[in-house]
This record gives sequence, C-alpha cells and structure tokens, in this order.
Amino acid sequence: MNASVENQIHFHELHPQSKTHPKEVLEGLKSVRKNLNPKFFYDTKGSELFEVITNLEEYYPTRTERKIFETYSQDIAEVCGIDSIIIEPGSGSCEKIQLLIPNLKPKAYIPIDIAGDFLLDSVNKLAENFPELPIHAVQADFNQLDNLPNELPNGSKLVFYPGSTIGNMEPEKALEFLIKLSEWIGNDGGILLGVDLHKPTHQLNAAYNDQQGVTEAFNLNALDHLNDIFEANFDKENFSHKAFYNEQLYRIEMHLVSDCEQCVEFEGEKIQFDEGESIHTENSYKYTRKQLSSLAADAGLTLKETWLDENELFSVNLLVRA
Ligand code: AVJ
Repeated sequence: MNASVENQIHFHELHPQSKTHPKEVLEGLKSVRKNLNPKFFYDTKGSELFEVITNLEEYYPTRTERKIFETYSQDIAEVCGIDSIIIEPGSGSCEKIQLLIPNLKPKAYIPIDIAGDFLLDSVNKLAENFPELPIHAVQADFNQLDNLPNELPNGSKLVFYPGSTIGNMEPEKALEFLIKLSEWIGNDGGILLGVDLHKPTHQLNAAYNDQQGVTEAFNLNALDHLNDIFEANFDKENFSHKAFYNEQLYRIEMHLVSDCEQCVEFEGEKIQFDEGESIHTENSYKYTRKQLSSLAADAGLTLKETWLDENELFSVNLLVRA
C-alpha cells in the first residue's frame, strides 16, 4: 500500500470474525422442518458460484439492477443528493457503488463486510479507481452491528443496500433491519434499496433452476462447506436441488432434498433423513411495490422514489424518514 492510499483508507475492525457455533446449525438440522442459514452458501467456492449465477441468462436480477444504475445514475444522484456519506452493509466486491460514485460524488464511502481480506482487496481496487475518495472500511457482521464506528466524517448518510439482499430476510427481520437503518440515517439521510419484484411464477422458477445447473451446484455446495468447517459427513450425491416460487408467501424457497433414507453425522449427533425429506436452505422474498411501501411505512419510512427497468422486473428505491 503506498502512502497516499494509506491516507485514503481507514480500517475499522469491530467484531473479529466470529465462528458459527455448531449448536446454531444443529438446531436447524434437528428441527421438524430441517433448515440451514443461507450464509453457509458463501465459502470461497460458493462465492465464485454466486458470481457465475449473476451472469446466467435466466438470472435477471443482477444485470437488471446494474442497468437501472447505469441508466438513472444522474437522476439517482439528483434525488439522493450529492456529498453524502455512503454506507454499504455487506459490500462484497464494492463494484455496484462504482456505477454511482461519479454522479453521487460522496464525501466518504463506508463499506461494511465480514470478510476482512476480501474487504481490503476490494477497497484497494476502489481506491485506485477513485483516488480522491476517503474510505472507512469496517470489518464486521452488519447483522450484529448496532452502531456505526465513532470516528466517521460528518454529513448526511446514504445507506446503499443493493442486490435484493433484503429478500433473504423474513419480513419481520427486514422490518427490524429497516428500523435500524433509519436510526443510522437520521432525518436528513436515505436508504437506496435494491428489491426484486413479484412476477409470474415461471419466470422466477427459471431464475433459480438454470439449465446449466449452477444454482444446483451453489445449493449443494453448502453441504461441502458444512463438512469443511464442522465435523460432518454430508454426501452431496445423496441430495437434490429444489427451488420453487411459493405464491402464497411471495418467496422463492430453496431446498436440498434427501434422495434416500439416510443418516448423516454432524458434530457427534446423528441426523436422520427420510427419503424426500428436505433441508430448507433459503428464502428469497419478492415484493410488490405496494408491499414494499407498506414495509417502509411500518418502519417509519416513505418511498421517495422508485426506479425500474422497462420490464419492471427489479426496483431501486430511495427510502427516507416519513
Ligand atoms: C444474493 C440473496 C439476492 O436471492 O437471488 C441466487 C441468492 N440464491 N440464486 C437471491 C441466490 C439462489 C440471491 N441473493
């Protein structure tokens, strides 16, 4: 790192990476409806597979959101206001924000991510592209982060939460999360939120059941990940990918279905599977514009503006305090 970059990038380590306790996983695996937190998709292999998913023909969200950012970047900046402090929970590669920075002209950028090394790599690349931008990288699990670090620049805050990541949360959790963000942004800030929209079932089912089987590999990889970090002997060969849109609950459900009756060992406990029994690995909630504005209202926020693609597949929304 050269001297100018050192001045530009500040690193805050708030919660050193904490390991998941096996009990947390065991509780899900032993419950009547077996379940696993979708965070277990994302080891190195899983993150690579997700990257491949985002480029699949059937998987419209990523490219559609990018197109919205590209098309409306000027307008987004006008409505959100320039010169703000941009905070991005779960910033990953920090690539999406780069589409907006030239117009948003932020005073500082604060990416928050649990993966410290990846975060540093990402902000170093960002700093090369935007050498004038002050960056405060925060290594933390934003789900466990209640308060922002103290020594941040002053200014109005814009939380950037793209990718419909909010869709992974149960609606009650999404509400709690928006309430927390509302506290972060205060009266003069905003939340720029990417949300995937409700649409015909066949289109959604296709996006999570791609022809090449990448989503299948992504789902099954969670079992390898469990074997790697815990004492476990899942055999991917004995499970199948299942994903479908639940029209009543407005969510894609992903499951790993046991192909046979089998017993898997996890941290010294025996987990029994019937043939056809599944582990529920992910929910990806879709919203109608009405549902989204009522969620915002419940959090004391209002939808100030919504940007859509021409087919109204995906939405980018600015939420401010009501
Ligand atoms: C990263 C949660 C937005 O729900 O579409 C992609 C994850 N799962 N294919 C989504 C995912 C299966 C993705 N999110």
